[in-house]
Amino acid sequence: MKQTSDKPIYVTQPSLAPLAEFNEYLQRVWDSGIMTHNGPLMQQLEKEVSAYEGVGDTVCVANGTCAMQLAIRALDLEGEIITTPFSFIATANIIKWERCTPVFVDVDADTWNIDPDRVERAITDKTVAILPVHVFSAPCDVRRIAQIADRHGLKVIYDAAHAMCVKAHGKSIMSYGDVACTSFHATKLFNTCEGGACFTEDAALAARLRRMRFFGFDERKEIVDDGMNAKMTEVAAGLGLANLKHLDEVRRTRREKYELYQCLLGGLDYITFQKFDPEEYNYSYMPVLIDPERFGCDTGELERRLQGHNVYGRRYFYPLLSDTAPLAGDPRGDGLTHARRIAERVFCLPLYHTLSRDDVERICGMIVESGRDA
Ligand code: T4K
Repeated sequence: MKQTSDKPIYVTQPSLAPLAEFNEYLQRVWDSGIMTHNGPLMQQLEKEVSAYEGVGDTVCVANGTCAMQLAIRALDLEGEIITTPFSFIATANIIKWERCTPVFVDVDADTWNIDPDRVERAITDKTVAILPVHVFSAPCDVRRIAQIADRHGLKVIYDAAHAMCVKAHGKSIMSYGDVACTSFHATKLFNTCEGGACFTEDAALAARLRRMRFFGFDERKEIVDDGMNAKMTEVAAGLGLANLKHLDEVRRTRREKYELYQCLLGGLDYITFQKFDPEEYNYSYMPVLIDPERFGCDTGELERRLQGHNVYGRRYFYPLLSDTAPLAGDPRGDGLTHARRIAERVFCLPLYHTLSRDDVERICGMIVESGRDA
């Protein structure tokens, strides 16, 4: 077995700009005393992210979860929302939290994203929206989803939590759907510590999202709409502005490591990679599927074995959302064949921009030997 690491290797590490660059933004906060309430740094971040992504409007918020809450509220949704069971819990529990009903349909066996045919078959007269996830940043079939939504008069909210700097059909993934919601959490490719954003091409909808994140106040501080507190702080925005300058480089170095994993593990018959166009992916995660029969043990056992070497991969996203206690029970949860198979086999290997090539090689060696020992 390959040598055990002295220091733990986690599934990810935050990508952070040099501290001196963040300090320049902190100095501005200290000088102005403006900490929050849609201050100048947050407004600058909205402009810079919109330009970076090439989208009409970016509405920065406190986290990716409340981005989706705001989207559901701003579109006045009440009823059934069709979504994927293969995602992080926030995708579906937020639908329920907003008093709508999540309806789970199966995913595509290769891209692991929601299957548009299944979406169309699940539509009833109660359906109000589709909430697909670009899981691990691989784009959903955005064109077919748009056709289905148009045909049935449904809204589309994309959970694009993983998908900063991803394009599909030549334009930002954030420009698809009525609203796309992303996360700027510490573990994401682009982070503001905690944070997130709603993206939309609809200026009126953007204005509503801005009011709703700020208690329902308009620009003159009059209460004109429903609202909550979902504002991004100036400190978070400053970190975002510092990190944004390094985003292309972060993506590039992660891609190199992803490709090294691919090269070292690609020949093994028990490992499958997610299917995507290499130019339409951001390499924020390193998910593989492990075939337990061929490998000799399941992903739970692999996880334990790697932990014995101080390497902490993760089983994102197991179990299926439809199998979690708060969300179980919808009979339409049956027939999630591909999603269940993927969730049982998925394992995310460590991937972050400072992970060394040596570490990638050692981790791959551990996997190969683990399979041999099983
Ligand atoms: N939709 C989807 C599809 C999502 O995946 C998520 C969030 C959301 C919506 C909601 O967005 P947010 O409301 O969170 O903005 C993470 C994150 O909490 C969560 O943002 C993320 N998805 C989810 C997939 O995973 P964990 O369980 O990975 O956190 P944790 O603490 O185990 O961290 C993993 C590793 O990262 C650690 O072993 C070490 C490293 N780490 C972590 C943190 C928090 C650091 O080095 N520094 C840190 O500060 O949750």
